[in-house]
Amino acid sequence: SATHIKARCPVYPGSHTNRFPVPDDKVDWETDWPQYSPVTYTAPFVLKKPVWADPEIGEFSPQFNSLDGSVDRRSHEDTYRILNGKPLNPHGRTGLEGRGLLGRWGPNHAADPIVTRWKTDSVGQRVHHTDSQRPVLQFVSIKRIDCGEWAIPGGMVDPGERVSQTLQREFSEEALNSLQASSSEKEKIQKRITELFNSDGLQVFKGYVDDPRNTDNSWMETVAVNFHDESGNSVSELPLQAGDDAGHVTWIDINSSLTLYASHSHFLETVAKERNAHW
Ligand code: RP5
Ligand code: MG
Ligand code: MG
Repeated sequence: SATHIKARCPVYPGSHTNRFPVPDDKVDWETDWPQYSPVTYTAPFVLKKPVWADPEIGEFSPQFNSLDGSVDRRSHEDTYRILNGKPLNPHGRTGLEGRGLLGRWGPNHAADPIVTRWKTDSVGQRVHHTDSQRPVLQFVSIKRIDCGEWAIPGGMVDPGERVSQTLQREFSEEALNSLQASSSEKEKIQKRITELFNSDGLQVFKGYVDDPRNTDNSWMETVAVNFHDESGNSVSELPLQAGDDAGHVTWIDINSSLTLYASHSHFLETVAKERNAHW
């Protein structure tokens, strides 16, 4: 797989901590590098032990590479290595030890719902791109409050939660603002999207995410699933409203020039190609 880039961003997100610079040819743990001296950083609120975070290593006995009670510490990729009691990032060095903003040592599991429709003109005809002659897909995108980048409305899989639930829940929270809705409104929202989310989604990715929050010991992994509204009458009319960690939400045209959070544009490329859409 391609070397991680965002996981080596110079300044760690939400902090003034600089990562130890890791050049491309030193990312791989197999490359001997005695001078490597990563900075140690775990965000203060992670150390305060919120329910979603692990304690420090030494304060508990995590079962790495296995289902540890209801916490899934297995990677979607290969078995990861443990060094001095700490998991090692399977994609290599990041210049930072500890957990940074992430709660779990090892994999932090997320799910990314990619909701798409065909772009249409004012009379409902599909819009084809002038260069590729292919129809243009649109997806529901949110603007993340933490970094201001546009992204898929994904989120963390709660302990014991099924990924299919996470996909629908995170979409509801971030793109439909279900957290702020009354219970009757919430029911209406769920009714409108359950059919789409119960349809066979197209899994476009499962594995390591090149996320700027990743560290040498903690990293994001996701399952990205595409739910496509082919006829344009299931979710196209949804009243989008940003919620939770989203500041804005809108339908965005899918193409190769999009700059999105983490590895999200890579997931959209797969969606576009699988659906013979413009990229
Ligand atoms: C990314 O972080 C995943 O692809 C997912 O979109 C997101 C989950 O984290 P939060 O949105 O909960 O911060 O790596
Ligand atoms: Mg969320
Ligand atoms: Mg989120």
